[in-house]
Amino acid sequence: MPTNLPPEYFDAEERFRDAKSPQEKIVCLEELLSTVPKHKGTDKLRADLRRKLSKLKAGLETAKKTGRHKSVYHIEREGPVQVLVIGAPNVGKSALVAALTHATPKVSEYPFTTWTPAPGMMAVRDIHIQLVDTPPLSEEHIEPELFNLVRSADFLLLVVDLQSRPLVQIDSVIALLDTHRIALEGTRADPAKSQYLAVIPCLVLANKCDDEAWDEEFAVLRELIGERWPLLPVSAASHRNLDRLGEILFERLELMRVYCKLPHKDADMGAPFVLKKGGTVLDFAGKVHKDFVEGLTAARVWGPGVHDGQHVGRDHVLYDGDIVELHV
Ligand SMILES: Nc1nc2c(ncn2[C@@H]2O[C@H](COP(=O)(O)OP(=O)(O)O)[C@@H](O)[C@H]2O)c(=O)[nH]1
Ligand SMILES: [Mg+2]
Repeated sequence: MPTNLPPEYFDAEERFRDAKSPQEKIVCLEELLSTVPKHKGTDKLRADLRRKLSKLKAGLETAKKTGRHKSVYHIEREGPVQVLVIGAPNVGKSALVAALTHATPKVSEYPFTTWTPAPGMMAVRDIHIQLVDTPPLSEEHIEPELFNLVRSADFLLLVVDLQSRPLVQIDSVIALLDTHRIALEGTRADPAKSQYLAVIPCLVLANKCDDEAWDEEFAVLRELIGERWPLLPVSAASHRNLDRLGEILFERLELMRVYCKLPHKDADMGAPFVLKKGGTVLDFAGKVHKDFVEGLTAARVWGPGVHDGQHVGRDHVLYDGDIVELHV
């Protein structure tokens, strides 16, 4: 063992030893490798770590190929983002996914009805966003693979039952995520725990806020949470605020829709391409077809930020609702 390893190495090594799933081990090992200074004395150590890493990666690849271990916790992505609906048992995660998408997850008054994650597509404006219903995050029963899914999500909807001590539910979910080194964006991370594998943007949904009778309860929760996380009262039962939820998601995910137009034809306003805010003409071209990226000679844009049909360069930044004509 080389003598002059930095303290970060030993922290990272401990985390690697604690890692549970192969995916988590890979992330931790890459982190560990990055802490080893590069010089003659560490050649052997680095080679050992790299060997371990490629073995782990190869194992994961074979598992994927043979399909033998094809996990139900791997949900194929569809659309621009994957949004996970998480929370304690019985808070209404499945009821919300059923109300927001065409999926039909089982909803029941008993906890642990949902055993495996299940996706659905939620219509927001004229695009679709993937929502994934998940088994409960609970001390009583944790499937470690669920954390792989959480870690790779673009956004988390943390559902709580407003009618049953919501703050306790939030705290217990956060504590569970914390043990797997996942943090919600907005959580004031304590410096000693600044080593998260993932920090994911979130919105807390106070579900079962069925009507005005529950508004006072919600006001109390808002008061308790303060500015820690964004919060929205909703109801899967009465569909309260579900439209607003779509709008908030669209904004928080920082998406924009761009419509494609062919020269001398009307734009196709039925099927927008979805880009991240700040995307350029070139990013858009890549979404439409890879041939456009190399061969792009000119582009014209119709939209609020330009004169109709204005000629723009490939680095021109687009806005939600823009119509773009690409020339090759
Ligand atoms: N009053 C009320 N009950 C709800 C609401 N959403 C779900 N429930 C009930 O809460 C229970 C648990 O719902 P479910 O969706 O299975 O919870 P999950 O375990 O989080 O997926 C069921 O009895 C639902 O009918 C809601 O908005 N209002
Ligand atoms: Mg459920």
